[in-house]
Amino acid sequence: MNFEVLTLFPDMIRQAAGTSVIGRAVKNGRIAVDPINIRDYSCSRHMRVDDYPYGGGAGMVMEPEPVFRAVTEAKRRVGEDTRVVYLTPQAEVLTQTKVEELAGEPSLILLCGHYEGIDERVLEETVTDYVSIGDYVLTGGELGALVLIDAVSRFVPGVLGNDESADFESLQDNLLEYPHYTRPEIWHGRAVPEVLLSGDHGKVEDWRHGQSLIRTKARRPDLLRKSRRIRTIWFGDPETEAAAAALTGKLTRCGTVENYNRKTLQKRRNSMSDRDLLILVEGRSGADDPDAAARFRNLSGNGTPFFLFLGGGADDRCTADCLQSKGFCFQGAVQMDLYPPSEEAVRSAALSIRKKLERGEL
Ligand code: 4G3
Repeated sequence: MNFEVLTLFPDMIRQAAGTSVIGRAVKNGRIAVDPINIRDYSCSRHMRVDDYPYGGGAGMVMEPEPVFRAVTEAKRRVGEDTRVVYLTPQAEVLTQTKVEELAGEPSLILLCGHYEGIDERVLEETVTDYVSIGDYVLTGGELGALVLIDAVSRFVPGVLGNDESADFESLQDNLLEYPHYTRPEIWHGRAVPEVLLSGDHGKVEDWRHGQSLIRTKARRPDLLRKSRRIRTIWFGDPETEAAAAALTGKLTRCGTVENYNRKTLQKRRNSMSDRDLLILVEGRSGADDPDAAARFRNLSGNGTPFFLFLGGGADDRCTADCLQSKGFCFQGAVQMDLYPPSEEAVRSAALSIRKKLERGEL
């Protein structure tokens, strides 16, 4: 992946991008970080790139033409269609979901402003994404661009080693990470929680999930309001199950995936709350499911939102209507190529659900 960074301080970008994990990724050729000095595109003899603001007031404003020329040069290098991201405090705050979305691009152009910002007209003409790294003001956009490069690069194949993989992140399901421990078993009189020494993997997972909840409640209650328990049910063939599991894995660490082919499950009471999110994956054999009413007879919701994922041209009307009548709230149907599901299809399906969760739309 290529990052073209438009900046007045190229050394700052070069220095940081040569260090640590990002430095290694640049040396391996997994990513390229290419600073472009906006001053090189100045229109004046004195290489000026800023001027006084119309309407008066403190500070300087970056002129539009040098920025425009620098963007044009960046596009010439990496492609006319490349997204242009402007780092500014006047924007939506960067989240892990947005990071993953940007990681799907082959290249990004990052625009760093200074002074009081950049002339609005060149922004209107060139910027596709306005991004802030947090609600505070910096002396320039460079540190923001570096934060973005770091977070996005973690999703580029080969940037992280196997041990550090970005496969599933805390925050992806709006929960904070549980606490971690290493040797010694007792340190300064403090013991490692006993469950971690038990060797019981199931118990450890349950404990970690509980700790994540406690910690999120204490430190980031705002995240908890956006978090839902994800419950996936599927019917169809083994490929359908694979797609259901892959999709669930991209959304949460602790969701359930249940097989609704089997009568046993259809007999069990299964009621969901408005804090749950139901995902239904319907494979080829589920096309025009006339048995929806029977299949879901013991399934009930309480304003529970649900998404449908349909393979092989399955028809969603029966299923959606049936679930609506049982207290579920239809959020959308996606036709998916489930045979086999491409990693890209699963990724983009998961991202669209996470975006809705994040915006509080569910
Ligand atoms: C544009 C980004 C750029 C307008 C940049 C200031 C904070 C962030 C700048 C402006 C920045 C951020 C440069 N400060 N929170 N400073 O991402 O008013």
